[in-house]
Order: sequence, then C-alpha cells, then structure tokens
Amino acid sequence: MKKALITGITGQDGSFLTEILIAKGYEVHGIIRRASNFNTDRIEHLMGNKQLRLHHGDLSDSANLNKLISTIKPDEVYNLGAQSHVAVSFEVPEYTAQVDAMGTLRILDAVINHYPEARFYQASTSELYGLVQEIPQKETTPFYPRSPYGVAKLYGFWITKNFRESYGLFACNGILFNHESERRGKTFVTRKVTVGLSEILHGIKKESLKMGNLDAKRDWGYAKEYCEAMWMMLQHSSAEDFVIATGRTYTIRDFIERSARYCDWEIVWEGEGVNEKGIDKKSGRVIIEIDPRYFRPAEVELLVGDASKAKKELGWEAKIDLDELIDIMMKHDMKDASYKKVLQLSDNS
Ligand code: NAP
Ligand code: G4F
Repeated sequence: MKKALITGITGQDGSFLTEILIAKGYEVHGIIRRASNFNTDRIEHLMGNKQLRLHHGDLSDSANLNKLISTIKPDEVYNLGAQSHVAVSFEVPEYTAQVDAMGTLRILDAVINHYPEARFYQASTSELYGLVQEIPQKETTPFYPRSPYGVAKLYGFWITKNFRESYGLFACNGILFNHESERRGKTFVTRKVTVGLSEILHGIKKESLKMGNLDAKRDWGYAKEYCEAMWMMLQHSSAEDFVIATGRTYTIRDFIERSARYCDWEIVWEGEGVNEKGIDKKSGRVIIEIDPRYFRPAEVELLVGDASKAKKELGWEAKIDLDELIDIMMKHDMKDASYKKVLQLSDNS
C-alpha cells in the first residue's frame, strides 16, 4: 500500500486530497496542529478510517518533521500547510515567512535527509504572479509577488525547484489559481459572499455584507478538481511545475451578482469608491457596502491562468465553471443558513 504524508490536512485542499488518496488505496498520514479547540471539522467524516493516521506537528518544528519523515517513509509528500490568507500576511509577515517559506525548506530538508525516494508536491500559487507581467499567466511568466504571502511562497517555489535541480528530488510546484468549494475558509472572498448572502436572506445576518475591492479579477475553479491535479503531477514521468487554472477570469462584483441570483436578488450598484452600495433592484434593500478595512496595502488586480501544459502533459483540465461552482457553494450555504434559522427559532420558542 502506497503511503502519503499531507501537511495542512485539516484545510480545504487537505480534506479533498485525503478523500482522493484514500479512494485510490493509499495509507494517508496527516499533520495536524494542536489547537485549544477541535480543528478537524473538514476531515471529521474520515475519522476512524483505517487508511488515515494523524500526527501532531507543525511546519515551524524541524525535529518533528524529521521524525515523521524518518518513521513514516512516505512515497509522496504533499506540502499544503500554510498561513494561506493574503490579507493576514500583511499583519503577520514574519510568521507567514516562517511557515510558508522556511516551513517548505524544513520539510524538504527532512525528506532529503531521511527519505529522498519520496515524491514531493509544493502548494505554489498564482499569487506569485502578483503584478502580472503577462496575460494569461503560464509556467514561463515572470513572477512579481505583491504580499508577504506571495513573497514567502516565492521562496517555497524556488527552494522546491532548487532541491529538484541540486539533489535530484522528484519535486513539483503546482501553481494553482484560486480554487474554492463548500469547504473554503469563510474569510476568503467567495465563501464570505456565499455565506453572507445566505445569512442575510434567512434573517440571521441583519446588516449588509461589508466588502473590499470589488474590481479585482480572479480565475476561480473547484478545489476538488485541483486536488486531483496535485496527485497527477506526482504520477508524471518527470518532476515539473504546472499551472492549474480554468483560463477564465471574473471580478468580485460578478461573483456577488451571480451568487445573489440564488436569493432572487438583482444587484444594482450605486455610488462610487467607498460609498458604493450593492442594492436589490426589487426591494431597494442594501445588500453590499464597502469597508476600507478589507482593502490591501498592495493588490493583485488580475489573475487568469493558462493551464495548457497540464492539459497536454497530465490530461488535466478544469470542468466546473463559475456558475456550477457558485451552485455548489450557494446550495450548501443556503442549507446551513436554514438550519441555523430553525435553531434560532426553536431557541426563541
Ligand atoms: P487552508 O484551508 O487555509 O488550509 C491551510 C492548512 O495549513 C490548514 O490545515 C492549517 O491548519 C495548516 N497550517 C497552517 N499553519 C500551519 C503550520 N504552522 N504548520 C502546519 N500546518 C499549518 O488552505 P487551502 O485553501 O487548503 O490551501 C492549501 C495550500 O495551497 C496552502 O499552502 C495555500 O497557500 C495554497 N494555495 C491555495 C490556493 C487556493 O485558492 N485555495 C491557491 C494556491 C495555493 P489549521 O486547520 O490548524 O489552521
Ligand atoms: O479570496 P481572497 O482572500 O483570495 P486571494 O487573495 O486571491 O488568495 C487566495 O488565492 C491565492 C491563489 O491566487 C492563494 F494562494 C491564497 O492562499 C488564497 O487562497 O481575495 C480575492 C480578492 C482579492 O483581490 C481581495 O482584495 O478578493 C478581494 N476582496 C474584496 N473584498 C476580498 C474582500 N477578499 C477578502 N478575503 N475579503 C473581502 O471582504
């Protein structure tokens, strides 16, 4: 039985990847962080599965990483653990560098010292392109990161490539563009919108949803499909870097308008800058307002990826489009909001 080790197993991608690998017959080892409360919600449904083993650990702890690699001897290592929030990285830049940059070095070092036969996947990101130098972005597009997160991930990208070139490690960077799902963290823009609109519709959230820059453009895909691509990279005949994207880009404003249709709202925009408001045309209700707190010191205005290398060499391409993605997320979050409403009503009765 093949063995895989996943850092960041409790995250959005970690949970999907675990399901994929278990279905393929792997023994999956995952590193979880000790927290004062449960942080395993996304893999709760897999607890008790004989193919799943969890270990405490942290990307800031090389002793722990060395011990895990030397005892597990995993055939494949997926380094998904990260401080993954771009806006937060401006508040905790040093910590972000410790985990996202140095953490990558620590785990690579543990692999090369204790089990260099392992194949290694690094969760690289379209944030590397930042102030984009080419449209669409592909594997050869120069990088220009725009946040402490992007800069830390740039180190992660290059140190992965360096271990491949220096020591012959089978190490790949997946340059994944934004990918979302019903398991996406609720402070990322898509999930903030799908949860926020669902809660406003059900009367759980009374006030409008406060947003930042509505004009940024993102290439959004469905996380589960992107996790399949991670596995495909490690099965390829040679270790290479791949862009994973849909090739289509939309503004945050588009995402809000499309999601609002689930609530039977047609959003019209009034006002400008921080005074802009998204209003439901029929009822006149203000659904969206701008809060400058959500603006970033430096913004990534446009991302759109060209995944033709992944299609040609891996046979991977995105199948779920933006409306299908919104359908998955809105259905999930509307159901959640209606449960919450029922609980609220029964609490009050
Ligand atoms: P996520 O939901 O935020 O999950 C991040 C995971 O990293 C969580 O399991 C978290 O643990 C863990 N983690 C955080 N700090 C850690 C530390 N010090 N040591 C060990 N683990 C730590 O992120 P995601 O969306 O699944 O993304 C997975 C990876 O892909 C990340 O590296 C992210 O930067 C990268 N990426 C994501 C996207 C995207 O659009 N989703 C695109 C490109 C690249 P807790 O659960 O305990 O917090
Ligand atoms: O959803 P976001 O926070 O994702 P962002 O910054 O693109 O980063 C995500 O994707 C990267 C891949 O490109 C990953 F590497 C990274 O780990 C993460 O998963 O923000 C998307 C856009 C930004 O332009 C932001 O300024 O949405 C804009 N935005 C507007 N209002 C907002 C908000 N973002 C958030 N989080 N919250 C808002 O209220």
